[in-house]
Amino acid sequence: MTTTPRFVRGAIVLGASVALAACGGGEPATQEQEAPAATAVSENPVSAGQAIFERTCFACHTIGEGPRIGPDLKDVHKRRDRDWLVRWIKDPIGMSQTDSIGRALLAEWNNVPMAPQFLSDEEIDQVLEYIIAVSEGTVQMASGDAGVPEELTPEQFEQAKEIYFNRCAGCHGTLRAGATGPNIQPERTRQIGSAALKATLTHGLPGGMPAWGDAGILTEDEIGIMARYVQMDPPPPPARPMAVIRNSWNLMVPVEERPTRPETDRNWENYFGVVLRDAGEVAIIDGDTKELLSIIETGFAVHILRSSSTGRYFYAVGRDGKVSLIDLWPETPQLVAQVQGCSDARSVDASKFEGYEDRYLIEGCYWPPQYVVYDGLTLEPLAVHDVTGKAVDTGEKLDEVRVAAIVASHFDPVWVLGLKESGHVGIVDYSKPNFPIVAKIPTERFLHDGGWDHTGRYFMIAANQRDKMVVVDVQEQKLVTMFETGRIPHPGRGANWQDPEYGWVNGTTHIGQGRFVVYGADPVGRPDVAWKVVRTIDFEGSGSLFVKTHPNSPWVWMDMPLNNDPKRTRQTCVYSKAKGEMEKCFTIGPRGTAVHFEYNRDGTEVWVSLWDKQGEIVIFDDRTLTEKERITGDWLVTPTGKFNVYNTSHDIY
Ligand code: DHE
Repeated sequence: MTTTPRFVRGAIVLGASVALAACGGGEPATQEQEAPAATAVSENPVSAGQAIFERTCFACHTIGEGPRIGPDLKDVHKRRDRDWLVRWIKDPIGMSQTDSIGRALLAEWNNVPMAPQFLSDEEIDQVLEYIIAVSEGTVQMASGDAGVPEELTPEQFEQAKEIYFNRCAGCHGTLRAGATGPNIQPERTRQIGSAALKATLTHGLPGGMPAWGDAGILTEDEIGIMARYVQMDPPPPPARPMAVIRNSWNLMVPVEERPTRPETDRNWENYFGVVLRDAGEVAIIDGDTKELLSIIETGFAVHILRSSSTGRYFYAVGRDGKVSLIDLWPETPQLVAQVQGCSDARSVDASKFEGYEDRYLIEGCYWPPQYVVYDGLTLEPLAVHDVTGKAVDTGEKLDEVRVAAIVASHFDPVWVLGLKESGHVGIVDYSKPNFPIVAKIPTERFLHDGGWDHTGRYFMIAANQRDKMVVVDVQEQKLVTMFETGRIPHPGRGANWQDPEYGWVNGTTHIGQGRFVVYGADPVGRPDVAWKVVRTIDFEGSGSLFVKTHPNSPWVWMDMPLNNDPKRTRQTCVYSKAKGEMEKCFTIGPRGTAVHFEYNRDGTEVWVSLWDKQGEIVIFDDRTLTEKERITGDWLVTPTGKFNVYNTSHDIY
């Protein structure tokens, strides 16, 4: 299996890891926002080159101060001729494969190539002039750490703590040991140094790290503070014991005051819940008429929705760990209860086994390392359990183990939890008193997102920093296999369909490379190809987060919101199930970022979000792949995930 190496801006980087561009980040930055023109800064080529160097190279290189996370560029003009340097800056990826020096550099730097910088000829000349000037001592390299305070005041420390939680913890971890993003504990950040940290925070890194400064999300002062903060020991994060969770519980509408049958004539099983991320709201939209029915306040950076087993209720979970229970049966869908079981969370799911419909709910925490079980109708907290443990590979005891994806079995009274840092798949049995973890299946570390196969027996989850998909037999509660797919698989919940040659299959795209991989998922009908990659489609779609299909659809849809090329972030691609190849890619809109798909109940329409302050939902006719309608409005602020009631409650994807 070939894997495309990881990119880092302006550098060949050792062991750099990818952080999602949108990690905790609100509205995603476009590359146009990220890359202010540098040539206008000055007519002097050396000064212009300095501006470009600080913007694109500084996070990874010094000139004469030793290797950073890329090589020291002092005297690089003496080591390589100019023509070679120009070609290298223009096409580092291509040259890492075709040029003998490029290949040697790639091998020397851990197979991690420099990222393309998209500089003009003039800009390349300017940056080379600057490197030569500093190498020859005619100009001093700016230290770049101006604005990073020596020490933080208590106010600055509090400010940094909050920014870290909002923007950084999702990828780097509360204790900063890394997972989706790299380790940024003080031992490593002090080595990187203030200047490089500041540059990284300002300009981001391709492959994931957002350009917080260039995107206007963090000010220069805030960036200085953060560059210092991440070099300090992380403050001990708060615990969230049962008493605190209970205290947060707010039952707004008791069960006996709720309707006993739907009060609406609408086709409520075709409602869509749409996450309005930065507004901290969920919009309920009638999937038949496309009318906005209700906007529910759910709290900070709401992340996903899941449906109760009957579909009557939506459960929303925010990054702040707040869970909201939304009743869809009143004429106007209504918030009926809220609770906060975690101080940082990404996932919930309902009890779906027969006899337990709408009865329980589980919330998985990013922090503290625990899961919480609630009454599914009231959100009364019932149990809280620690999930810390040892890493499956090193046996090291971990203080931070985050609950990532959760699925609910339709065939057993269990929830299945991806325990990210330790690499276990946990099985929680909700038929047992106090809802214990009854099995911890060792798999691979950095488990992130996943879903069911077409039978609902096998759970497939990406071990994203290990480039693998993991398959667990939930009925037998054992690991089936793990296999490599490409650089940072990110399937969302994945997609199940029948391939003309290989029977039932499932698939994933990747964050770290433009690759759609199809693997056999039919151990009964096609054991010869079960859990093996059967098709690999390389396409210009790195930075992909979600794939989606429907049993009635001839296609599998995929996005690429984290692509390095800003134009591509607005594209989606469609794969033909019948042909086993990509059908076409097309642009969803003139601004924002195309992200996440959901089908209507009968699988004839696909809804795509244009993630923007002035967001839109673009609806496609799934047969013809033509645009049918756009939902717009002032209220549509940063739409991200969309969840159809019927499809979500029945796990149709
Ligand atoms: Fe998500 C699913 C975690 C960033 C939108 N996201 C998930 C799941 C996890 C997760 C563990 C699986 C839940 C499940 O199935 O039980 N997401 C994280 C992060 O840790 C991460 C990388 C960084 C962070 O700080 O949160 C992150 N996620 C994002 C985004 O930036 C997205 C695009 C917009 C947002 O909310 O900020 C985003 N994630 C989603 C969506 C799903 C999701 C829409 C559900 C997909 C589905 O179809 O089920």
